Amino acid sequence: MIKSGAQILWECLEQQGVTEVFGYPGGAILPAYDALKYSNIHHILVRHEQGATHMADGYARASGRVGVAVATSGPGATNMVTGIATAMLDSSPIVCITGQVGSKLIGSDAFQETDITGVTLPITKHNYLVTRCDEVARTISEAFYVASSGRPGPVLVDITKDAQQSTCEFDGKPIKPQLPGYRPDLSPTSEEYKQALELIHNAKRPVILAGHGIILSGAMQEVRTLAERANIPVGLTLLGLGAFPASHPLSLGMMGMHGEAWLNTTIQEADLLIALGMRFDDRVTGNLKTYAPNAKKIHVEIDRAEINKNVKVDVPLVGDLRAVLRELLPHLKQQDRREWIAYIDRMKGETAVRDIQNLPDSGHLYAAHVINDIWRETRGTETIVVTDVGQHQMWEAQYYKHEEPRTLITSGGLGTMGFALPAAIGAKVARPNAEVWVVVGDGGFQMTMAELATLVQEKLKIHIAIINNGYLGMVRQWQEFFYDRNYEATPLLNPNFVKLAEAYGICSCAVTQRTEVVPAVKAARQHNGPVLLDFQVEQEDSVFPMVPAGAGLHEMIRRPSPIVETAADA
Ligand SMILES: Cc1cc2nc3c(=O)[nH]c(=O)nc-3n(C[C@H](O)[C@H](O)[C@H](O)COP(=O)(O)OP(=O)(O)OC[C@H]3O[C@@H](n4cnc5c(N)ncnc54)[C@H](O)[C@@H]3O)c2cc1C
Ligand SMILES: Cc1ncc(C[n+]2csc(CCOP(=O)(O)OP(=O)(O)O)c2C)c(N)n1
Ligand SMILES: [Mg+2]
Repeated sequence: MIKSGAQILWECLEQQGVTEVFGYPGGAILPAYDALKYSNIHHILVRHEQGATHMADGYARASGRVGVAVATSGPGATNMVTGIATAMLDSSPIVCITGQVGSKLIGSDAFQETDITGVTLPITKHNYLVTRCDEVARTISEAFYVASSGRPGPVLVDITKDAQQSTCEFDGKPIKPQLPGYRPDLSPTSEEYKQALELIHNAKRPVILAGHGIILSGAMQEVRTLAERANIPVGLTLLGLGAFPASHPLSLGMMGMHGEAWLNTTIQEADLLIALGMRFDDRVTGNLKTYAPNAKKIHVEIDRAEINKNVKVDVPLVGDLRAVLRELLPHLKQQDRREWIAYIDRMKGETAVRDIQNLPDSGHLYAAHVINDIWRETRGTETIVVTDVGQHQMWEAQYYKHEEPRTLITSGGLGTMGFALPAAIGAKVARPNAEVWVVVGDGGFQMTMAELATLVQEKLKIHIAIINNGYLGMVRQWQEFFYDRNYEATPLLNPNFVKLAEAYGICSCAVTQRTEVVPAVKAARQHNGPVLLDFQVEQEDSVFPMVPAGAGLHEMIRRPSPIVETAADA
């Protein structure tokens, strides 16, 4: 049958299982929008193309499926850049489709022309410029394959206006991607397996470093079997949270800059690190020169480029984590590591100093209270928390206990403020039955709050908790610790968030007292529609522990006179 490039585009997206796309129209993508009338795909109109990319990303992280964002050429495409980079750094599979000026105009500085494949070359896993109608089908098939296979990531497909408008023969048959140079299906050698097993069996003080790759690979059960059979405690990266249940006796919580003190000490004293689907980010290792000095290292990782990139490892196992563990586990011996685990438990006892939950109400409302109460109220239900970037993000990681994968969605690698609200919209679209909470700072919320209109237009029930401390809190904390409290450019003059929400028709209230938190959370959950809660919290609280940038993992700044200082100074 003869079809236009635009029609082929939507048909191919449907073949990939796409049911929703997030986008914003404009001249160069208009033929594609016109052809939407032939498609069953639901188009969600965003308010800014950055929002569309975060929505596609949130959709992907919540569901494991590829998220799709659409934009026009020029400013539409460049508005996507931050969202694409965010997905790239966190290995999130999204496909971005952009319109491009007519193929004959390329290079002429035509109206709304940007070389978006050039711009996004370093921040996409792969990108394409499509100038002919008969290239659309093959390209879409490859784009989805590349985005979702191996180490997932963003792929951009830039389609010229004439490629969308012109017609060609299209038989509607799915096309198998043929990429001979792309080999995502690697596996370790039997010698490497043997060496890894030897290291595990001989280790006295091993620790598993559980990362995002566990969730991407769907290896939760295999990791649990490894930990339980060999009795190895498990520390998690920020993006790994949920890959191993927080309530499991072997779980040690989050590692790194704002991780648990006992876990950072455990890593420094370990004789073996078993890194699973994590990439030794600098937030995780601190100073590489002093990182886990006595430990041998096993690194299970799908991307060969990550091996020995930051940390030199003794045994790399390159391949899909689930497949690798399935090979390894039948040969793994049951081991008893009671002494090592008891030692770590004792450290936990001594260093669990940041818990301010059980203190008497001093009249102060802390972000930790709010987040912990949201956790208490929603535990045991299918709840996804989507955070923004800053102090509230770290408190979420510390005070919300994630038991299941894909229940925390957060921008880790790029640390993109403005991520939370749009990513939550994507998550809710992907998993409409899940309860979705946005935990967002007063700063980051203002970066993408225009998407409130999108969530109202789509009638999505999302709960928004603004952790309103009147500051760009995480930067203020750095100024407090390292710049003599010179609070330059960090105090915020905020709008009245309650009135703002009401302007969008969103139910809203402010919360200033600890006793009001639980009733507000309960009321929000019962309300039949979106709710925005403005939690006005302690302004100058800091996240502890903190490993200063460049310091060793053991050189943590701890909360001074911990409990007394935070809660009894009323
Ligand atoms: C303000 C702020 C503070 C932060 N503080 C901390 C902190 O204290 N602690 C912390 O942990 N993080 C922190 N982060 C996050 C940090 O920057 C990194 O994003 C995070 O540590 C990365 O976690 P990861 O390596 O598990 O995930 P990713 O960066 O997503 O890496 C996943 C790895 O798994 C691999 N992989 C993917 N699929 C597979 C598969 N199928 N099989 C095998 N491997 C696979 C990938 O190739 C990749 O190497 C902070 C971020 C911000 C913004
Ligand atoms: C787009 C972007 N710009 C700047 C930063 C640097 N930055 C990191 S955290 C932060 C402060 C966040 O403030 P807020 O959203 O109020 O959250 P809080 O730390 O107060 O919880 C800033 C400015 C960033 N991460 N992203
Ligand atoms: Mg703030």
